[in-house]
Amino acid sequence: MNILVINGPNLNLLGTREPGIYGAETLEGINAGVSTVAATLGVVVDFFQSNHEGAIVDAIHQTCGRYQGLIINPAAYTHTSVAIRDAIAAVGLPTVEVHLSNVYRRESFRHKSLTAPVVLGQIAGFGATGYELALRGLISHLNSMHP
Ligand code: CA2
Repeated sequence: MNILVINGPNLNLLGTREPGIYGAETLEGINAGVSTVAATLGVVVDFFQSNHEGAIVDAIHQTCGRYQGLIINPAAYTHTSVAIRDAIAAVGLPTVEVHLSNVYRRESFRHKSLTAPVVLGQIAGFGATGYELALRGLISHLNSMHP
């Protein structure tokens, strides 16, 4: 089973700025933790990060035929991108939305997610652990669909 993890704009800066909100771990470190969990679950995980909306849309399109599930932190695009929402809906892959921070405890503009209505589930507020929780939830879902 192959899973793609997509991270959106500015998440490449993790571990270098704003550790109070987003934690001290780098994106590389987070990805390494997800790979370790993936190995225990017997699945393969690939990673993609971009600061560009269109590149994220392209990456979602390219999951077709290659991946069985998607984990995505669209970052600021969560709150603005009809294009990313439409891409997720179009490919129809089981998708989990992750946020490091609890967006519902923050500014009101972060309370609206355009992607939430087209994903399987959302995890917010658990920091880097959220990606591992997302992977476990996604694999459990996929296994229940194809026992
Ligand atoms: O909590 C999350 O994971 C967010 O998706 C992060 C986004 C924010 O716009 C969303 O509302 C919630 C921002 C990512 C910015 O990442 C940075 C990392 C290090 C330093 C500065 C920004």
